[in-house]
Amino acid sequence: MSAEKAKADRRRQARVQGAWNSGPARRSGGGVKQTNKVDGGDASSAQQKPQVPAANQEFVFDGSVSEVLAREAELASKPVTVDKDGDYELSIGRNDVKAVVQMRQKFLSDAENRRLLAELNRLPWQQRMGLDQGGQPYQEPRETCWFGRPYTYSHVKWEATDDSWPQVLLELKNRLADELGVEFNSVMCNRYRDGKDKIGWHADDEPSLGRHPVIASLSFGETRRFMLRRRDCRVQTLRPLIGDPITVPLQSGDLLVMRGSLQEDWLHSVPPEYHDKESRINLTFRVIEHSPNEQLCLRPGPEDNENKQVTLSARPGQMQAQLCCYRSLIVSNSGLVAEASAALDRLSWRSAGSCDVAQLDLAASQPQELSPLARLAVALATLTGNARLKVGAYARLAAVRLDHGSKHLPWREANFGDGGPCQTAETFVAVLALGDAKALAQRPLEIEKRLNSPAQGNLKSGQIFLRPGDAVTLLHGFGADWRYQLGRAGRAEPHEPAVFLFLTPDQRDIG
Ligand SMILES: O=C(O)CCC(=O)C(=O)O
Repeated sequence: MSAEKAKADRRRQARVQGAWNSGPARRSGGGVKQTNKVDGGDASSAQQKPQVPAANQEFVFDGSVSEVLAREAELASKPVTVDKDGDYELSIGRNDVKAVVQMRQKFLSDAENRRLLAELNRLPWQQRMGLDQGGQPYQEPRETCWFGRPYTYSHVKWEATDDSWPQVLLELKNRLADELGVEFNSVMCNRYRDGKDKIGWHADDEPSLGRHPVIASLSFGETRRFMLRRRDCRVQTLRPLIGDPITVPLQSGDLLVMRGSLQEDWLHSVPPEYHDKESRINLTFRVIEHSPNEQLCLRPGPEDNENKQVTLSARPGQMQAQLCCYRSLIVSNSGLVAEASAALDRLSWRSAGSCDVAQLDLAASQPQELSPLARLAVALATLTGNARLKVGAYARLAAVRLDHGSKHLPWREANFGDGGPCQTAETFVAVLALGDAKALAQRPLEIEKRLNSPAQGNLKSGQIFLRPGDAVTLLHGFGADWRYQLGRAGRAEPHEPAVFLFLTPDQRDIG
């Protein structure tokens, strides 16, 4: 193969299937014992905790594009029935996170089930009104109730009931904590009165659940078909490992656990039945991370090198607004951070009113010839897994310096970037902190949901405190619904400058 062709192939592979080489998969102590390999997929990592990539991971390409496309064509429209115990890997999505369902039949014995069903029928069931995506009111075709932290979906709002869980739900919540090691704090209860009651295609992807939630579903009473299908708009970023659609007949006492990128990349439903059916109750236990109007505050603890991903808000059918805080860059790049800090004085700073700015040209050089600042940006791009930014030719690097108490970068929008897989504007802005640690501690990156934003989610604003070498990426739908500023929060007058490097995939100026 010619060098040119090999290069072109690699570029196409980057679009189709870049992946994080994360070393051997780790197992957590989940309760599902048997593992089902699906079409050769490596099921041993099914219980791996999905994570923000760690500092020492490398972006690699595996297999050829034609193999991937052929495999996708082979799997398309091949219905699958999941009716055995096991871990099922459905697909590999962004950052190599897998969508996984774990099936545990008869998790509850028949005798237990009969007792629990009688108690569950006494919950305060109600048929509620929701709003469809066109804003039209509709009566939900089932009965529901909610226990736990406040929660909203399709404009149905549930208040907090933290202190008043019925005994039967507490018992099941504790049972699941023992089995799965997850402390659920909320539960959605659905009662399907007969075969006509149903729940339409949806995903439990509200931002308050976090990006890759673990959701445990318990079923009681009549058997109903739980269906899964891949989201259409994810075709460019998703590698399927199993056919589609998937039918899971859920019987009384069954436990189904949804994990990883399942809510991000798949939809689920319980369709109506054409034959008579008795009533069925389903409980989905969840962890709600934020309360309404909560302010996000990310402050590093001592020796904190943990990377953290936060979902800020979501609009139906569009990419979520997300933020990633990287505190691990320093681990393998401490020398580079020191070199880059020393290089700050050599930049050609100019005043841009409220702050000083400097632009760096990444397009001109190959990575090995880049200055320490640009090499640090490349290390950050590699850590964040953005294949386009790894190639210096596409990226823009700018620096903002705040060297006085009154200096600041005023509120800005972050709608850089181009169309993503759903034809929505996909944001990618990386902000890397350098300079004086004390000055940085007084200058958090502040974010705020835009006024009148229709996006759903409990978070309204946030502050992210960065140390030299820490970084934040503003991702996906951020530009549509959020804005950010620097340097307004701190009142003190630092003498040493706080410096922020901005890395974006297009040619727009920061200053
Ligand atoms: O009834 C079921 O099995 C599914 C319930 C569900 O999809 C939900 O609560 O989001």
